[in-house]
Amino acid sequence: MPDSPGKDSAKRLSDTREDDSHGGYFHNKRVKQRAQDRALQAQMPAGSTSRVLSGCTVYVNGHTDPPRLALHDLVVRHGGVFLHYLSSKGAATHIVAEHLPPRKRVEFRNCKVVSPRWLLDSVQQGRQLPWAPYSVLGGSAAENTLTLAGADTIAVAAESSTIPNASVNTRTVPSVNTPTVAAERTNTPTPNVSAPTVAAGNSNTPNVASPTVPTAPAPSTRADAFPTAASDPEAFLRSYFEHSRLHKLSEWKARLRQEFVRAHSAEPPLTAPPSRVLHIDFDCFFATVAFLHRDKRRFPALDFARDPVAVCHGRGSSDVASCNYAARALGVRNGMWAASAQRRMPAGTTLTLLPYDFAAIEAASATFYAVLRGCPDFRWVLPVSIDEAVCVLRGEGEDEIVLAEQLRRAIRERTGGCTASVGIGASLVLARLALRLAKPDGVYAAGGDPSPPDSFWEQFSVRDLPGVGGAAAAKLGGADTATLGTLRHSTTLPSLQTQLGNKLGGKVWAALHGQDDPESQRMLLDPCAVFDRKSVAVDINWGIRFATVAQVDAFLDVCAGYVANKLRECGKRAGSVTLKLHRRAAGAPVEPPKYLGMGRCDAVSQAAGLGVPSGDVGVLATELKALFRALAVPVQELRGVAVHLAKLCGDQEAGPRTPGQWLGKGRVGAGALPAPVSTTPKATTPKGGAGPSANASAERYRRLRVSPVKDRAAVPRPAASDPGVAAFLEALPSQLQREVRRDLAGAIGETTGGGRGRLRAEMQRRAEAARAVNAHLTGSGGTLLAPVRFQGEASFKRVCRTVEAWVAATCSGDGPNDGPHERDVHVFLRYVEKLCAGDRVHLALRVASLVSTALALREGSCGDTRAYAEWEHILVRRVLPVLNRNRLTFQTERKLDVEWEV
Ligand code: DCP
Ligand code: CA
Ligand code: CA
Repeated sequence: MPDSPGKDSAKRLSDTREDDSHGGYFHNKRVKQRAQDRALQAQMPAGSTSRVLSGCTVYVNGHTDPPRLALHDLVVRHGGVFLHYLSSKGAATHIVAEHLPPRKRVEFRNCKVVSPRWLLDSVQQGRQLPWAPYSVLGGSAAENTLTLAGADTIAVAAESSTIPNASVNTRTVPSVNTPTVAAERTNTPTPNVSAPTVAAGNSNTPNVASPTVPTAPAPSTRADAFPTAASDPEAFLRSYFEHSRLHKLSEWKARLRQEFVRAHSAEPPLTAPPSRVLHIDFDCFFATVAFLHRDKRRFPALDFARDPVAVCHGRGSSDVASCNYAARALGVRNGMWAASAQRRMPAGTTLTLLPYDFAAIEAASATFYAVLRGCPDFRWVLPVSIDEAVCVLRGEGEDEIVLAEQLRRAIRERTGGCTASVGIGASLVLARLALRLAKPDGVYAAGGDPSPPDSFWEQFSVRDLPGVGGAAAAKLGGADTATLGTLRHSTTLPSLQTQLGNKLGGKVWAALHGQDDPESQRMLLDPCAVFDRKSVAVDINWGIRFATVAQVDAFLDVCAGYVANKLRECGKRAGSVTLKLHRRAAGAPVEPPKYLGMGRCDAVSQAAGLGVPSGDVGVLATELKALFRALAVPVQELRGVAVHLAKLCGDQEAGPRTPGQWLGKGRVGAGALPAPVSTTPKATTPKGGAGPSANASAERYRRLRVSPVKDRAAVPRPAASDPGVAAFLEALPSQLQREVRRDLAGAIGETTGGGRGRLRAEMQRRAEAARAVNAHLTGSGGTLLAPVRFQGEASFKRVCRTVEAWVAATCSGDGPNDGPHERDVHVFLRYVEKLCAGDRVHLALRVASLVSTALALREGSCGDTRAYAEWEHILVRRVLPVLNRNRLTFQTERKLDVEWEV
């Protein structure tokens, strides 16, 4: 069977068994195949490619007509992903087959199994055709079942009324109208730890209404129906982003702000705050859009002004993104769990749950911003979010209320019925408070000089102020229930700062007097500085379930690819990367009530400086994997993964990035190397016997293995504390810094007597730590990676000694026999390749760089320049390509360049 992990794969697997685990092997294979497919597509003539199959992940089962290779070409050519093997049923969106044997029909009964014609016809017609008519299983068997693709799963979960509802199974979606056991369980939702703070610790504050409640794809009734983070990280992440409203909200906001910076970066900041600002915000935005674009056959008589309506993904265990004012009158709030919202309905009243319509939401937002940007009275339209903006007037004198009404009318008409409200004030905080009074569908201008009268303040509590949440309000003791009118008179700046801390206390004090805190003021004065992107992040708080370290690594690769892409989009590079992991809290259930949700978790995080800012996916992936190991969270306990890139700087500011740039003049790079000196091996080695030179070399090699030559003391090394070295270290990625520091420490330890003991103790400590991490991750005390042997030797340190001695022996200057023997080179290259294949590219790099250093040290004394040049040829033409092939799995150009400086 050519297409399943059958004979062929098994054979290949046996080749690499000593190097890697199954998962790692298949992962590496998949990454390589995808990269090859991408390269293949890039080479295809532009006119012959398309995106018709984008989003399709195709697996071909059995013999097909056209054959598998032709289908592979077709899928890649038209933007799809081709799976060479099926790691799990969820990995493919479509299985292509001519027919299926009975066993497979059962196995794939819930999958989209289509005939090859579906691919051909779709490509021919330039769009993805409905798959059902091409179903190999016959329409009825497959039509009503959940499908593998995330999008379809969600559609079904959100709309199906056939999903059973009386089960205690937490994976079961409860129905809307019948409170069920499962729905009851969601009454006490699992707390979610999504605190933006970088802190470890047990969070047990239920955070139901927080906007950080996971809003991942809807629950499905089938565990294996969704591409999981472990089975297909790319498809999982794509699907997650497609359906995560929080992700979309943050992306939209970032995009709007980026657009602002691009449009206004040439303008100078204001010298004084504007005298009036308008704060404009859509009323119950998602709910209004969902209502306007609802399926009118399903909801023919829905009255938005009277009937409660909420937008959410599924049913009970998903949260309400937005609800209309009729629902709010009954106690429903944005962010509340749907089951909880439903329970607030009085007898006889139904809460209508509508699905998201992201495309319509984006369209309405675009219209909203177009109306505002088209208004000549505004100097700036400052984007606050997808549904909200602060408009800075050019001057005084316009009739604000007339202007606001004109804008509201234009927005309502051009969006087909979305209402927006406007708050007007002399500061951001006053405009924001006024907006609350304007809602829904109104305008309110906060007047008064210098600040509005008490009657205005009496309408708010401290929770209405920006930045004041439940925790801060609780610190105010009884004052949290008082009106702002009372607080204005009963508090002082010192008393607020004592209770809330200096920063928030100062902010609340300023707000009580109608003024903005310095940070908000900065947004009005110099918005470009505030909006310029400071960080790039991805936060996955749903669907995180792994079984092996290799799966986590694969997932981190995909995350690194995502954030690197974001960096590229905004023309930035990052100076630091933080990995934040959510780990199932002790005593928390393995599966929380929310299907594949995080449940109660502890958050741990660690940051690493990159030295030279980078946007390179290889650098980021390597740092992330190193951070993951440093955090040592057992893979089975992982529930959330977040990556945060900070210290962003412009692509131009970040220093050199290509090898040539980095190497500069006088350094040896691939381009500057001499042409190959000898293309023929030193001596041809006939099968079964070696020539005289080979014998000499082999003999020398054998000798060296028992008597390694090493004379480090003769080569003085700098100390890490030297100013020049410190500056050099600072410019390196953190992982490199660690390595170089360790090397330098080693050199010092060897030359100073007192340091030796310390060094030994430090090495012992490191070895113990490494063992602990291994045991922690594998749960067995075993090592994560099988050893790679070189001449039967597994200890990397000893291998290094052998290699060093080998290099020395081949450069002894004793005539034409000098230089490495081809067979030894072959053994060495094989070792380097095995290291790379076994996820130890860093060791491959180290051993290769060792050769380079050994040569550099001998350059002066080495009489026979031919041996030296031969070595150079081997390093650059044969070893470097192997390392380069593995760029994606390790620090790339920069690392290679640094270490390759001969
Ligand atoms: N949103 C969300 N989850 C939340 C809060 C908001 O998905 N917990 C989304 C849906 C909202 C949109 O953001 O429609 C805008 O948020 P708002 O806070 O402006 O809320 P609404 O527009 O829904 O209501 P309001 O009339 O109070 O502005
Ligand atoms: Ca709104
Ligand atoms: Ca809003």
